[in-house]
This record gives sequence, C-alpha cells and structure tokens, in this order.
Amino acid sequence: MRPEDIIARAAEVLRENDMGEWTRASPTLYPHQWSWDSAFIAIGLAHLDTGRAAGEIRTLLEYQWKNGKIPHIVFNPDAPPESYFPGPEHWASAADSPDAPPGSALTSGLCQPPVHAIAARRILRVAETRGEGVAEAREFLGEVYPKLFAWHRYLATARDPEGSGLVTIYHPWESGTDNSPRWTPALERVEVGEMPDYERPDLEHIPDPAERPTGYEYDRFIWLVEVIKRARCDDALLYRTSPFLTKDVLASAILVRANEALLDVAEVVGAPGEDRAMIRDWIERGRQGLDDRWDPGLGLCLDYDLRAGEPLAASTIAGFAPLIAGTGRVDRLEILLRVLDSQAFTGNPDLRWPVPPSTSPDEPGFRPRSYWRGPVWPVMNWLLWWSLESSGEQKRAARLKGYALAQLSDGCFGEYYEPFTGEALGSDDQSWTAAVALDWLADEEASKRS
Ligand code: 2M8
Repeated sequence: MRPEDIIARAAEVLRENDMGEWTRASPTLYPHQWSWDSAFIAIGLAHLDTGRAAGEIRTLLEYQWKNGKIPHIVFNPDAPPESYFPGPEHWASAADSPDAPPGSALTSGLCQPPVHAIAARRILRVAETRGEGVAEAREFLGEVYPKLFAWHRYLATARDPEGSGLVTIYHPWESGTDNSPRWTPALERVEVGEMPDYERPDLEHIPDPAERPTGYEYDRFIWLVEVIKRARCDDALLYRTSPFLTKDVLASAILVRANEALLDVAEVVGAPGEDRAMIRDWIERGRQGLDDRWDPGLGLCLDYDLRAGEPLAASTIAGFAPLIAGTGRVDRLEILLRVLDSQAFTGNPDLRWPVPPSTSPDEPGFRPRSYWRGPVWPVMNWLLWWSLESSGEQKRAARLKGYALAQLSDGCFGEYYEPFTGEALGSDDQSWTAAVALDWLADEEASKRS
C-alpha cells in the first residue's frame, strides 16, 4: 500500500469505529471506550480533525471519578450485554463507591496508563502546525487542565502512598499489558476464591484462542475484579488487602512524560505556580523511582511486587521505561539502546521486521502469538519511536518508524503482529493502530517539507 492509501484506510478505520463523541477500541472485540486507547486515538485523530480529537478526551473525562481516577473503560450502553466480559452489569456495584462519577453511565473501577496529557498537548501542537483550530485547542486545554491535574495527583498520591515515584496497580489490566510475563509470578501468587462461572466472548471474536490470555490467567483477572469490587474500589483498603499489588514501571514512565506535557499545558493555561512546582516534583520523583528499579543484569528496568517484596524479573518492552521517561543518565541510555538493538529485541535475526516484540524471544514466558507475551504491538512501536525522538535518537527513531509503517502496509491495522511471520493477530481494524499510522505518516510529510 502507498502512504496515501494507508492514510485513507486508517481514516476509514477511525470513521467506522467512531461512535459520535468517542471511538470504540475495535469493531467487535472491544465495543466500549478504553482509556489509554482513546488517548492514542486522539493523537491520530488530531491529523484529521483537532476538534474531534479534543472531543475524544473530553468525553472520557466526563466519566472521571471524584478522586481523579480516569476509568479504564467507559461502557457503551448500546453494546449488547453479551458482547464483552466483564461488562457494565458486572461492574455495576462499583457505582456504589463514594468516588464513582455521578450520573447513570457505568465505568470500570480500574485505570490504565496516563497517556492523556500527552495527547492533549499534541492536539494544540497539531492545530498550531496546521494553523487551524488553535483558539479552540487552547480553550480545550483550559477546560481539561484541572481534570488532568487531578488525575496525575490521584496517581501520585492514592497510587503511590510510599512516595516512591512509581504507580501502584491492583490488576494486570491496569498495566494495559495484561498477560505479559511481567506479571506472571505476582499472578501465580493470587489464590482464586469463590466466584460465579463466566463466559468469554473475547474468544468468539478472534480466529484462534491461543492469541488471547489463557483460562488460568482469566480466572485470576476475574477474581481480582471481584476483590476490587468488594473493596468498593477503595484505594487504602486495596493497599491493605489486594492479593495483587505491584509497581508498574511502564505506567510510571508514561506518567513522567505526561507530567512534562502537563507542565506545558499549565504554561499555556496560566496555571498557578504551586501546581507547576508540584508537577516538577512528580517528574523528579518519577525519574528517581525508575532509577531505583534498574536491573544491571538485564540492562532494563523492572516492575516490583509489593506483596512479595521483590522485583519482577522479565525481559519485556516495559523494561525500556527509563528510555520512555527520558533518563538523565547517559550510561543507562546507552545500555538501553544496546539492549533494544540486541538479539533480545530488534536485533533478533528471525524477526519479520526489526521492531521490538512485546516480550523478548529470550524470555522463557515468550509466546509469539499470545497477546502481550511476544507479539509486536504497533502502539508500543509508536511509544518507543516517540521516546527515541525525544531522547535525541533521530536516526534510530526514523528506522523504527520506517519498519513499523512497513508492517502496517498490509492494511489490516491489526491489534498485534506475530513477530517472525508478520501476521496480523487479535482484532483487525484496531483503532489505536490506525491512529499511530496517521501520526507517523503526518510526521513523514512534515519531515519531507522541512
Ligand atoms: C486489552 O485489554 C482488555 C482489558 O482491558 C481486554 O483484553 O479485554 C489490552 O490490550 C489493553 O491494553 C487495551 O487498552 C484494551 C483495548 O484495546 O485491550
């Protein structure tokens, strides 16, 4: 496919998944609004219509919890009940939480990595570059700034009572990398209690169940939802009682960058000096927290299991957290780049395209077709590309973007890809895949012009 055809197809995917004021994550597998998907979607949508991109974030923020949490799913009331599990009826009791948002709409009680401020800032930048909708984009930032600030404050406090700079999660779904080997030991420590039987509609929407998490993993996922609901999503209570309590380095790294974006937004909207001082403090604490989780053996950063009191050693894409956060340590940046280029990731000679698999093929838990256990995720390629660019690694970034785009020229906009064959897996027409393609192609155009 030629670049203009990829753009047209990507725009079509986003149009078809457009539900008016928000975008479903994919046509059948994910019929609701997902939090971090929407942020990436807004980044892509900005190139088509900055107003609509702003609408994507605005809609999500309408369902923000009173404590600042942005829910991981906002449920579509029109989606048939059997289309997704656990759906709105399963989460209904979370609405009893004193922190739940007002109104009748239902959300999940979890959250996901905080890409939103990055997307919000990007909307203004794209508007400025196009010389269109700048006043509206600024107005949008004024409107969302307090909400984004409250979201980051929630993560820095309720999700980090230790002040470690790292975000705590209660469920692998909160990491967005659900069945990654990052969480295997912590998940194995979870003992599943009594709960009703459940069906898995996700398995109906894809050709091969091996592309989705296993039954063993799902039992633990659903049990943890049960635990969180029973605690009425009370953070302090979950801190004491959740059998799964981990520090997530990828979410923490994204938070550092999102705080940088928020600082820029604070500047644009003239936010008070105390806010800015606080955001700067969060940034510093975040980088320090990531520094503390460095594993010199792997040359990567590791998550931490608060329940077991030990690091979660796994060679996955999340290990590049310091690169994503922007590390001030040149020595570590060099190591990370070496690991990224090595056989453990993009240098593996059997890869279809030299783009990083979600889990290193060297990792014992690696499964090339299974979701976050090995496949390449275009959205992660975007995150690494963007991080390389901001780390001054333009050449590497351009190479990664080139191969990542070559992968998408099949026009499937797969959710993820088999790393050795390049086969599209999971859902086709995945919104965030289309969105990152649009952003990359806009970047290609801009670099041709400059
Ligand atoms: C996947 O997660 C959901 C649960 O949140 C699922 O498997 O049902 C993950 O890839 C997650 O990162 C993503 O946000 C979501 C929607 O694309 O799907």
